[in-house]
Parts: sequence; C-alpha cells; structure tokens
Amino acid sequence: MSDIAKRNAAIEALKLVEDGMTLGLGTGSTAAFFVEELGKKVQLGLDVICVSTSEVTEAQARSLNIPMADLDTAPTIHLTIDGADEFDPELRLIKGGGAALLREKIIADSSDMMVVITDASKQVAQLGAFPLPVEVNPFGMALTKARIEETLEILGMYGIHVNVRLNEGGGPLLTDGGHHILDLHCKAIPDPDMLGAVLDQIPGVVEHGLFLDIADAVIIGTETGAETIA
Ligand code: ABF
Repeated sequence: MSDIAKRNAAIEALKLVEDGMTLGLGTGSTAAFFVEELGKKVQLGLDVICVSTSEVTEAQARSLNIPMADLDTAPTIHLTIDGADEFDPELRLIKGGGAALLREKIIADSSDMMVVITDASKQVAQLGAFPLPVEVNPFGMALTKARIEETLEILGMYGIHVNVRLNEGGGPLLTDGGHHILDLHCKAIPDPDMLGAVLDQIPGVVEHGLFLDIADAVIIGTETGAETIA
C-alpha cells in the first residue's frame, strides 16, 4: 500500500470527525497518517479528545498536542479509526499484525462507530491468508499453544503452523499489555465466527485478531482518493 493511498484514506476518515467528539486512535502505519492529519486539524482549532490503542499511538498523538483522555474517564467513544490486515465482504477483519489487537478491540468494540482505513490489498474474499494473531498470557503459553492446535484440528483445520511472535532480539514479543502473540498460519478461515467463538473459550487466550461484527465501514485509499464500503 502506498503512502499516498494511506494518507488519502486517513483524510477521507477525517471528514467523519466533528467538534466535541471523543475519538479512538488506532495503531499501524495507516492509522499513523490519520493521527498526523488529525493533529493538523487540532492545531487549527478542532475540538476533540482521544484515547489510544497503543503506547506508540499515544506518544505520536501527544507529540502533536492532540488532547488525550484516560480510557476509564472517557464517557463514550464516538468514533474509532484504525487499520486492518484483512477485511472480507461482511467487513469481518483480521487485525493484530501490529501486536495492538487487545487494546484495539477493547476500544473498537465500545465505540459508537468503528471505521477501518486501509487499501485494496487488504480486501479478501475469505479471511486467513494473513496469519491470525492470538494474544496469550505468558503463564502456561506452551499449554495454551497446544490447546489451540488441538482446537484447530477439531475444527478440521489440519497442519496449521502456530508460531510465537518474536521481538527484534529473538525472544517472545511482549505486547503493551504484557502478553505474547501466537500467529496462526491458517491460510484460509472458512468459518471466522466459529473459530472466534472457540478461541474465546480457551484458557490462556486473552484475545484474538478476528474482529467480527465490529467494523461499520471500510475506507479504501487509492492513489487519487478513497472509496467507502459500508
Ligand atoms: C493495526 O493496524 C493492526 O491491527 C493492523 O495489523 C495494522 C495494519 O497496519 P497498516 O495500516 O500499517 O497496514 O490496527
């Protein structure tokens, strides 16, 4: 996805922002363009207050003097703008490539409206080509991994590689929440709703990157503008 397309998607999403809104700020390179463009509007007097889905986004927003609120004191979140790794025709998403899925889902799910900013390369007929991130508690991670592998076979999803996501030093990545990420290389997910439901039941799984019935619209950035799917 080109930076021009990312920025065009972000600029289109900015049209949804009104004075007085509380905004959820997403994570990833496309969301970063939204935060950058939002900062310009705030400098011109736009009256918003924001909550962030990651420490990285929080730092970027504060560097642009965007007013930030503590999530527990935010009365309501009117609109969340965030990226995605895949979206299907039913606007079901895979998110978590940026290891921020837990805070992203908490904020997106409690928002009045959640809009994805992305590009056509993320558009798929069926989810699963992108490895599905699953956030797990470090305690007993090997047991949780084994249970996930068993569950995938019960669902008829055989031979799925489940990899522990590593940090730059080669150790298990730690999320902002202090958890690890397992990436499920499913290749295809025939029934995202079923997979999401069974992952939710596995002890040790904190959250997964299937965002089902959460996105209200997807803005697809292009070199010349943007298209919205709702
Ligand atoms: C974040 O944005 C992640 O959940 C997702 O992986 C990422 C997409 O990043 P980018 O916009 O850089 O493609 O929400």
